[in-house]
Amino acid sequence: MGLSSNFPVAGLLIGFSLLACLYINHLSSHADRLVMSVRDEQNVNRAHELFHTRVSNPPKPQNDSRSVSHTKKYQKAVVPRVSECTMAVESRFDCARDRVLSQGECEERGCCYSPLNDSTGPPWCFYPRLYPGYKMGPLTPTARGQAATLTRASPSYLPRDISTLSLEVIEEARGCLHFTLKDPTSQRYEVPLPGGIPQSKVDTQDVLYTTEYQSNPFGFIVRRKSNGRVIVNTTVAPLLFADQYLQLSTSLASSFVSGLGEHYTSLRLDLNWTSLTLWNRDMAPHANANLYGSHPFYIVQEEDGFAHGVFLLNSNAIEVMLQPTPALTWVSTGGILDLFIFLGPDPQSVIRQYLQIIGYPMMPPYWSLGFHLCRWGYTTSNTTRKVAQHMHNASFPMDVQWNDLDYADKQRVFTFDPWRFGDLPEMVEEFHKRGMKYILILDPGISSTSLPGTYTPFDDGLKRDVFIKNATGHILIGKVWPGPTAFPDFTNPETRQWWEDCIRDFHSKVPVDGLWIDMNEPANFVQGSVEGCPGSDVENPPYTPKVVGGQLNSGTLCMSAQQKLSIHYNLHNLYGLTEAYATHSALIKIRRKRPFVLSRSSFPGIGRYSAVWTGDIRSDWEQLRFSIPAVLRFGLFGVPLVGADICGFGGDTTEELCVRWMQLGAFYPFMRNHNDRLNAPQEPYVFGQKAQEAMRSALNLRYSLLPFLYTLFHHAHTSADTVARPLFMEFPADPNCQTIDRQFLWGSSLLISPVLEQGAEELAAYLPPSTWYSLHNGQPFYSVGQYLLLSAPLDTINVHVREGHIIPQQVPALTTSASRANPFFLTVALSAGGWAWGDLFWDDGDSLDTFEMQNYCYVIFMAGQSQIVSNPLKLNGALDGLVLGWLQVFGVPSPPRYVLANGEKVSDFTYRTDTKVLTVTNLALPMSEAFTVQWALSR
Ligand code: MIG
Repeated sequence: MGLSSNFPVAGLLIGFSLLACLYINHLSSHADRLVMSVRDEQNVNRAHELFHTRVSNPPKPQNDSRSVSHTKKYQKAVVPRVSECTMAVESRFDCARDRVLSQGECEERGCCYSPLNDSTGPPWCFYPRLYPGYKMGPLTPTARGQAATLTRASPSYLPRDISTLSLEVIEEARGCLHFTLKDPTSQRYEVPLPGGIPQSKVDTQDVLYTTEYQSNPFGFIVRRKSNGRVIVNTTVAPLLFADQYLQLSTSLASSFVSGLGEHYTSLRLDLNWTSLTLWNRDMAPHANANLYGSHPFYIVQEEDGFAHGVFLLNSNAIEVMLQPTPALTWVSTGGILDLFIFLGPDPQSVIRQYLQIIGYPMMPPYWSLGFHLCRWGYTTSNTTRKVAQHMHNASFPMDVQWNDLDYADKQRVFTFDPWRFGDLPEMVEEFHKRGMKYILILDPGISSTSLPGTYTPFDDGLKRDVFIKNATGHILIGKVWPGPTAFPDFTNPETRQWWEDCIRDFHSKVPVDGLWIDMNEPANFVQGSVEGCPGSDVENPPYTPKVVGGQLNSGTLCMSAQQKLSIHYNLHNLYGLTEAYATHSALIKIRRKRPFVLSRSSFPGIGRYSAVWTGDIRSDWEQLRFSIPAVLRFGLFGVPLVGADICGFGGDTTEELCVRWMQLGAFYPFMRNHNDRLNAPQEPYVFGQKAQEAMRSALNLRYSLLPFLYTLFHHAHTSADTVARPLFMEFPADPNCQTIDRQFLWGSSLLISPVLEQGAEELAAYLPPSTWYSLHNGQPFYSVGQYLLLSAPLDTINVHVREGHIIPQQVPALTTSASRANPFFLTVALSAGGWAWGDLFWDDGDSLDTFEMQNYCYVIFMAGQSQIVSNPLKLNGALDGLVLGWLQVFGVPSPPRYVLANGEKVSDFTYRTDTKVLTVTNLALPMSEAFTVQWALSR
């Protein structure tokens, strides 16, 4: 095939005009495509010659009649009729996703070929309107729903195509519809979520959707029953299902799509012919890269405040293509198609329905909501002690001191350096005596080169056979910080027991309060293993999604590596999740207290076991800004306890950036300042007095809000509510909120509007229609849904309270052990009608399953008709001895003549006519009893 047959000759004739430039671009990109095509072809052929490795586990005999090498003829090439190919370019679905095709090759697939000026936008080779695919047999009832068989007359163009599929459609619960497509003749790999899929009550009355099927070629349409809107329509492009290539397209109900983490993007995803790869990777966050976690879930905001979500339960490498149609195409390299559709109808219900499938988040220990301080490079226990001492001396609230790899002896986990950290156990005891906690890092890689008998974790792990094996059955050795390492296989129950024993043994010496599990993508400094990887279809699949490094085994283990449940090819994206599960379970057994685990890698369901941080972000303003959508997205993924490294991890911070970052970070649900080795220090006390003062006040503000934050976590744990919440979740019908990701909410009532630009001392903040009171001074803003210019000098972060809400707070202290004993206070933001509502969840903050065991307090607060009453709906003693010390009421129209607390006149109250704030101080009302505070308005 000559280049000229594909190259528009006209382009050569135009000469040095502007158009020619376009065509020259075209030429080079087109030539790239052709080169790629040849290379891909070679790869595929080589992969075929070398094919000897099982793709899925357990082994399945390849059915010969079904497996067709793509070099054979797959179906009679019928060049589609022109009318079949005439469509808007946005409606084209790529027929050459798996490899680049020439016109001849494209038409041989029966696809349409029509080149464009640009090779990065719409595809040149695309499916005609009707493209032969699977044909659907009759739907028959099953125990859980309906089933049908799909068959295709001739195989697709993909290697090892599967010509018969079984479809099952299951009504999981109200608002949740579940489609599975599998190979009926052989058991393919399916995702083994640790702890299984939580059983939710099936309540199928009142379904929110209708379904329709197109039988030939097969496709389905899901509509919202209430208004007929199409939510999912897979008839827009063919379904493909081959051993290592599964593809399903759908139209989208709008172009407001969020989710599909973990990537460096704004909250609203770009649908302009972009793709997102889900493949866990140790990679500093930047655009167009697959990062540490994989979350094949998206939420779509429909036009009128409705929303729906879609979850593909699949742990293989996935690429998601987004196009402006609007439409989306899933491509996975293995497993089955296991698709959940959540009908909402509002955004928060979508998340709740999603979390009913993957699990509700854990309840964090109270102390873990305090401030955490960490850096790589606290090289001795004395340095570490001094850091905590400095923080204390400068009156910065802080709950948890951390150590990075520095503590470990020769960087080996479960050891500590006898010289530099010889008194680590004593140091931890000292922290504990001061009401602080201590956390250190654990990498999964276990050093494999210590002398036998000198490093128990490896010796013992060998004996107990806990490590991942390579394709030939030997322990796979990679390279991480300690040098050559073996990798525990956390899908093996014996490994989890061994891991627990390692932690127990270490904990008996160093009583850590939580564990930080890093490098668990898993990361590997060599590609695959120290010996490389065998050539095979799993190392070099017929189609590899666009991943950093180019190959699936870049920066991680060989795909052919063997784990208990399957090969690493299938389980890779689950590594962090399975380690988090093992670590969480171990900490429960060892400490008998609420566990805290912080994981870098993630997958759906990890919020049940762990917090997550967003990895190695740089100390710059852009990364500060993108930390907000990153944090908000993890909320959508059921991981509410999330934060970014405050002041940035990579590179030197500046004082101003660090102040702004501490202010924003005070509103990350998980608040940790962490820094890389060799960078300029960024502990709050290293800065000038003004900066320190600003950071101290941000920390005190956070600490004062912890009772409220903790209550939000209770609702996340028990009702799957979000904690740090995008504005669109709370105001779905307000079009202005659809894309906002420079501001966010805590729950439904606190609006956080941080400064994200260098040098800015004011910002334009959007206030959704409502009355919003400045938390700082009670100043009201009556918004009809508008942007307001807010003043934000360096010492200020703007936080607004929404009318109708009561925020429970507590006088801050230097640790939560101390603040938890301080007086509570209430911020009451009255509605126009003078009403407000709030609640408080309270327990000892550290025991297991307090909600499940009914071992907690729950108090609601109500304001109306010039009074505030508390109503303790549940008491267990945890509030005994604690008092309400004061309260402030925003929006009191006129000065009160007097104030009564539990019926008695109080003398300590003030009223400001400018802001209309009533403050009542010097109270001591027991929190464990109902109280009333009334004020009498002058007429
Ligand atoms: O290869 O433990 O993201 O937070 O400080 C780097 C050292 C390993 C990466 C983590 C970072 C941590 C660092 N780790």
